[in-house]
Amino acid sequence: MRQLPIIVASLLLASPCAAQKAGPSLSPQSPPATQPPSATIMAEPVAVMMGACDANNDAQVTRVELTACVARSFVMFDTANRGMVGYIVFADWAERWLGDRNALPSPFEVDSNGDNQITLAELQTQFSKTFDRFDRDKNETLVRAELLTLDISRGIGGGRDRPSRRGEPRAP
Ligand SMILES: [Ca+2]
Ligand SMILES: [Ca+2]
Repeated sequence: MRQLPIIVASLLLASPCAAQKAGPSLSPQSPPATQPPSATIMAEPVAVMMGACDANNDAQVTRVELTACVARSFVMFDTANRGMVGYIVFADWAERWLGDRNALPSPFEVDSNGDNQITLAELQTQFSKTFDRFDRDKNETLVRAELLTLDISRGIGGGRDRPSRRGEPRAP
């Protein structure tokens, strides 16, 4: 209960401020004072990982850097050195590298031969496809802008589809 006065104080601080700025002439485009502005630029979990694969700190990720990075990430979890991991270990990998056990790509997507094992080759193939998807200008290098996604579904229409890549037309 000792924290309650702090929360109340925060609310009291926020409300008069918003009221003074907006007043009765609140624009219809302005979000309600209690909600943060809609985020329209975001990054998929896999893009967050790929951005972190920039080995020489030039804020760009080449295919060579990505391949080496994926291999390093895999070896960390292939502790028995089998060259493959099961779905549970893959979820551990996803939690570490993608930030969530259920983040995409799913093990079902990566396990292309359906033997319930993820090999490094299967993981590399998946990342290579993802690299191709992000590399809009096909120069074998991902710049930060290519790793970002414009989420049109927020605020406009509220669509449930996967967010569109920036600059690409939205799939029907
Ligand atoms: Ca497999
Ligand atoms: Ca590129």
